[in-house]
Amino acid sequence: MNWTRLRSSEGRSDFSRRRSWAAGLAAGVLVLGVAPPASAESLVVVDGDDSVAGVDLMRARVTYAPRQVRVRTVHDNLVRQAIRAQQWITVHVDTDPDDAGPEYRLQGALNRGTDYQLLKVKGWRGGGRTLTCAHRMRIDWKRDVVRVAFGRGCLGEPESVRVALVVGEMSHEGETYKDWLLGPRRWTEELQRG
Ligand SMILES: [Ca+2]
Ligand SMILES: [Ca+2]
Ligand SMILES: [Ca+2]
Repeated sequence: MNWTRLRSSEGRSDFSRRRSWAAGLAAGVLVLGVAPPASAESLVVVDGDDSVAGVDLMRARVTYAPRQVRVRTVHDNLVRQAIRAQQWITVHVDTDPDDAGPEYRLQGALNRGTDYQLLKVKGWRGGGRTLTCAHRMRIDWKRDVVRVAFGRGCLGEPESVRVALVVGEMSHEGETYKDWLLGPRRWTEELQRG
């Protein structure tokens, strides 16, 4: 997985300026339990316990806020140490429903010291062009939560988006697991811009 070593430094610095937003969101989740701003369209999908792997996707929330698309996933048990298990997530983003496949793909490793990358892609497979526009991924190992955010401009300012999520794990014995939200290559409902 050589992509785990790639960095998207420009995307990071863009988002570091938005830290106040991120802190506010985290606090809102903790205190209120949900309540995205009224201007954001949001959906929650419960995936449930369908794998013994720690990375097992339990639920996901996707939000299209006026300036960002956000994906928050909750897992069974994220591990910091890659030596225990290598874990990863891929977020496929569909911004052009006339073309069946994704237009963007964020792939990230979920262990400490690893990294993530956003690509402009044509379809489900193959490589793509690495993007450095505003996006970020944050991992909370204590709560087993991953938060991904894309600047709306980074996704070409689409009218609507939908996502397809898959997580994977390779145990230290070399066993591999995959867990798709809703099923292989299944999209969530479309979200209109909030
Ligand atoms: Ca699951
Ligand atoms: Ca598409
Ligand atoms: Ca599943």
